[in-house]
Amino acid sequence: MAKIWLINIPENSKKNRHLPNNGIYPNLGIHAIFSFLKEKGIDIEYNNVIDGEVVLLEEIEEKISLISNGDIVGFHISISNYNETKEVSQIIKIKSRDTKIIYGGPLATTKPYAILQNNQYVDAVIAGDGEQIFYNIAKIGFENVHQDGIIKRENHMNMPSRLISCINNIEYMPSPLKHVSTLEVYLNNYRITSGDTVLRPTTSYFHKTGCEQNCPFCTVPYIGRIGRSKRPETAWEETLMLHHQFGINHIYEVSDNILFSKNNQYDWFKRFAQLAPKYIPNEEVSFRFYASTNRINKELMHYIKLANCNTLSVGFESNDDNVLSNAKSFHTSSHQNLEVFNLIKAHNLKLVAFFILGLPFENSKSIKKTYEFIKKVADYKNTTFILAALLSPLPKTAYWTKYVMTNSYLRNKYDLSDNGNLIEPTWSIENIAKDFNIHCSEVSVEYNKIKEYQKKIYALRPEVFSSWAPEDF
Ligand code: B12
Ligand code: SF4
Repeated sequence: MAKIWLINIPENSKKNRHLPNNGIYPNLGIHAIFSFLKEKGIDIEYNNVIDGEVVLLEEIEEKISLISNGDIVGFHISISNYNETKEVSQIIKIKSRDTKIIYGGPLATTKPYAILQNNQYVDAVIAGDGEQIFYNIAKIGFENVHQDGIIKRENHMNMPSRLISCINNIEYMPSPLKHVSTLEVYLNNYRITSGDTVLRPTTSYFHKTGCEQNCPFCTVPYIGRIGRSKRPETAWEETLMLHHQFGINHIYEVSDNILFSKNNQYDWFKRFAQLAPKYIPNEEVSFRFYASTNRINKELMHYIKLANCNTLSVGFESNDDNVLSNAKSFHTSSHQNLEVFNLIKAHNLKLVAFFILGLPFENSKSIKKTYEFIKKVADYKNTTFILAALLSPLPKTAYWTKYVMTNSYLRNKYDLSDNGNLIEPTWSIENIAKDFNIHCSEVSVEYNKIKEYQKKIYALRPEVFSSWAPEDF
């Protein structure tokens, strides 16, 4: 009988050190789909979910040898594992031609046609939320599913009326980990990497998807532009499920901009925080939330503490006002950065800080300002992680449209849309970053100079960066 597989191929660990088989957080994309299929009574075993977070690329060959002709294989693809996934798809297709190969995930959502055109081993691409469509395929068969959000090879010139599938009400979607019996392998990795003697089992989770903001470097607004969230009560019930089922007592909440609500208030989050004493009277579960700098103020800090959040992930991006005013869809500034940082320190929160070097309007002065600010951040003892990434515009972001598509060299190299050239994708983050830096006249710091700063930044607190430091450091 045809079996269903859900696979997240690990990226080649030689290229990027941060993803060997030591993942702590399950890939939520394939888990969300697995959980939905189980909930709806589809016959799929957890053994058929292969998560590259905990499997090495070298081990994949053995696993995929179990795939038989006629099986349905769903791959999660992002910009970082596309090329590796293509290689594995080829192996499967050569071995068993009638296996249906379907891609979903962030890159599938932003480049479905390009993928079909450039990758003969994929039968269909699902753009957007994959649960319902993948369920329909499992239930009534690949051939019988024709709906918004799925673009099939054989009829990919016929546009679905809406390209992206978007589930408006996520309230009734099962928790992605609901049908998983153990997280042991992830928790073990946490034990090893954290080196903590006091174990705080941790996992990732989400209660909101999409974002109301529209930052030009971010792909999140492309799908589910308006954030969709579960009720705060449901979020707490699912949190407690993780606590009871797996002993989880720390959650990395990956929801986009969770502290934000449409009306510029933070109603959802306020309600969530107010419910905390009811659901976790003894503060059994702590959280890490994403927060944008324009939201954080004294009042919000009160709710952040009430919700038992002990870590904030903050996208500072730059510490130059001009760069910031172009890179964010909301007003923020170097002054705001400092206020936020001081509030975090005053509340003794752990800090995960994100920066992007080489944004439009970056120059030698602006990068220096950012570096000086990062020095302060690195000096704070509760800073647990700093990422100083290089800007690499992602497909479907405003920067992609503005800078990649308007430059003939970049467009020819990276535009793989129906009318674009059929060139093999060169979607390595590093390649795009380098090309962007050379070809964008609005950045006046050279690639090598930015790399030098990146090195200096990593040298500030090597223990905080070790697992993410690029190979050549
Ligand atoms: C958490 C997170 C991380 C965590 C991952 C932890 C983990 N093990 O999962 C960490 C911090 C490690 C991380 C790292 C990186 N990340 Co990240 N990350 C996210 C974040 C915030 C949430 C992802 C998530 O779990 N979402 C919840 C799940 C349920 O959503 P989902 O995966 O999209 O799944 C849905 C659909 O896509 C679809 N789907 C997904 N898989 C499949 C499979 C099939 C078969 C089907 C049919 C459908 C389907 O259905 C799902 C349910 O509706 C997103 C932003 C976002 N909102 O998506 C960025 C995001 C995914 N990351 C991104 C990037 C660029 C990176 C990095 C490359 C950053 C860097 N420069 O190093 C690295 C790469 C890591 C790696 N090797 O993959 C980009 C990807 C862009 C792209 N086009 O590929 C995103 C979208 C953010 C952005 N900048 O726009 N990331
Ligand atoms: S960077 Fe954050 S705030 Fe900006 S659009 Fe993306 S998810 Fe929203």
